[in-house]
Amino acid sequence: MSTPIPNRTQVAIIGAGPSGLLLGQLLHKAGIEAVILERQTGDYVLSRIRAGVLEQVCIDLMDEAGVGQRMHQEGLVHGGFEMLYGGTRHRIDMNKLTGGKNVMVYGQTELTRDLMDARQAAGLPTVYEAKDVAIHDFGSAKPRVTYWKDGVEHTLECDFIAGCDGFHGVCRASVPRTAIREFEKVYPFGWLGLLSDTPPVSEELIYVNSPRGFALCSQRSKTRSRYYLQVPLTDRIEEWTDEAFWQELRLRLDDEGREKLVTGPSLEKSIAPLRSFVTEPLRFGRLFLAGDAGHIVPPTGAKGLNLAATDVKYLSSAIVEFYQERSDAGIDGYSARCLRRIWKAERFSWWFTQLMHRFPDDGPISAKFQEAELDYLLNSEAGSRSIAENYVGLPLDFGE
Ligand code: RFL
Ligand code: PHB
Repeated sequence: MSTPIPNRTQVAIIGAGPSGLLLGQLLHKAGIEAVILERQTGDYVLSRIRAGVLEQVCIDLMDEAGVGQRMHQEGLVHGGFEMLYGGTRHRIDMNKLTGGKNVMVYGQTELTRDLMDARQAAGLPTVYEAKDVAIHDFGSAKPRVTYWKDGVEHTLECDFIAGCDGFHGVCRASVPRTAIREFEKVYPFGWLGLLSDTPPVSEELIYVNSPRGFALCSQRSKTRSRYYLQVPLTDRIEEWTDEAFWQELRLRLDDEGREKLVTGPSLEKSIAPLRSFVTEPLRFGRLFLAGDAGHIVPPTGAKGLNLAATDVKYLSSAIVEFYQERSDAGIDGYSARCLRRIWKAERFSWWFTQLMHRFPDDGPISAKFQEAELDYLLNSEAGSRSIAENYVGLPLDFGE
C-alpha cells in the first residue's frame, strides 16, 4: 500500500538522491516530518552509476541514520590506494599517514537503495515522478511547493524547503540572480566509465597519470570493477566499444596491471564531464541548497557524495536546533559552515585533477611539472600525508 501524501509538512525535500534521502532519514530520527518530491522513478535513480568511495564521516552518518548495517557487511575497508606514473606505482598508506583513518568502497547505488528501503519501511512519504516541481515564497515564513502527479496539481505547505535536487535541479534556478554568486571551472575533458562483473585488477584503487591521459581502476566489490579513462569531450559513447575501452586501459596501465587485468562485457558505460562549481550562499530565507544543487567537484578526489553527506549533517542539525531549541543559530550559520568545508574539498579535487590529467592545450613542460610534483609528493612523507588526510576527508570540525 502506498503512503498517503500530506499537503502540509515541516520540511519539503526536493530530490531523492543521496542528499535528500539521507536528510529525510536524519530528520525522521529526530522526530521531524518531511516529504520528498522526486522527478524520476526510484529505479531510474538507482540506475545512475556514480560514486564508490565513502569517507568516515559519511559512514558515521549512515550509522546515525540507522541504515549502516548492510554497508558494514558488504563495504570494503581500504587503508590505502596507489598512484601510478612513469611506469611505477607508489602506495599512499592512508591508514598510517592519518593515524588510523580509512575509506570504504561501497557504491552510491547501494547507499541509495539502503536509504530508500529504510524510508519505505518506516512508511515515510516520497512522491516519485513528481512533475513541474516549483518552489514559492521561500523568502517568507510560509513557503510552498507545487507539483503535478498523475495529471493532478498538488500544493505542499511547509516550514522549510531543502533543495537536494542536484546540479540541474529547480531550487538553485529559482533563486533571483542578484541574490546568488556562482563560481565555475569546466575542464577540457571527460571521464568515460565502465562497470563490469570482473574481479578488480588490484585490491586497492589505482590512480594513473600516463602520457595517454588519466585512468582510474576502482571497484564495487571483489567481483565487480569500475574503471575510468580520461577522454576528449568530443568523444561519443557509441564510438567506444568495450574492446576499445579495455585496449586503451591496458595502454595506460603498467606491466603488472596489463597482466592482471580481467576484461568482460560492460554492464554500464557512460561519459561524464568534469566541473568545479560552487554557489554562494547556500541559504535563501527558508530555502537551503545541499549536495550537488550547491556545488560540484571533479570526481578525481572522490568528494561529491561525501560533501553532500556533510551538508546534510549540518542542515539536519540546524533544523533540529530550530524546532527543539527555538534557535535560528544553526540555520543562520548553515551556509558559512558548509562553504568552509566545501571550498577545501573543491581545492583538493581541482588540485588532484590537474596533477593527474593531461590538459590538451598544455605543452610538454606541464608534463614535466607534473612529474616533478609527483616525484616530490610521493617521496616526501609530508607530501604524501597531505594527499592522505585530504583523501580520507578532513574532520567535521577542522579549523573550528
Ligand atoms: P543527485 O544524486 O544528483 O540527486 C538529485 C536528485 O534530484 C532529482 N531532481 C529533481 N526532483 C524533483 N524536481 C526537480 N526539478 C528535480 N531536479 C532534479 C534528480 O532526479 C535526482 O534524483 O544529487 P545529490 O543527492 O546531491 O548527490 C550528489 C552525488 O550524487 C554526487 O556528488 C556524486 O555522485 C559525485 N561522485 C562521487 N562522489 C564521491 O563522494 N565519491 C566518488 O567516488 C564519486 N564518484 C561521482 C563519482 C560522480 C560521478 N558523475 C557521473 C558525476 C563518479 C562519477 C562518474
Ligand atoms: C568510483 O568508484 O566510481 C570512483 C572512485 C574514486 C574516485 C571516483 C570514482 O575518485
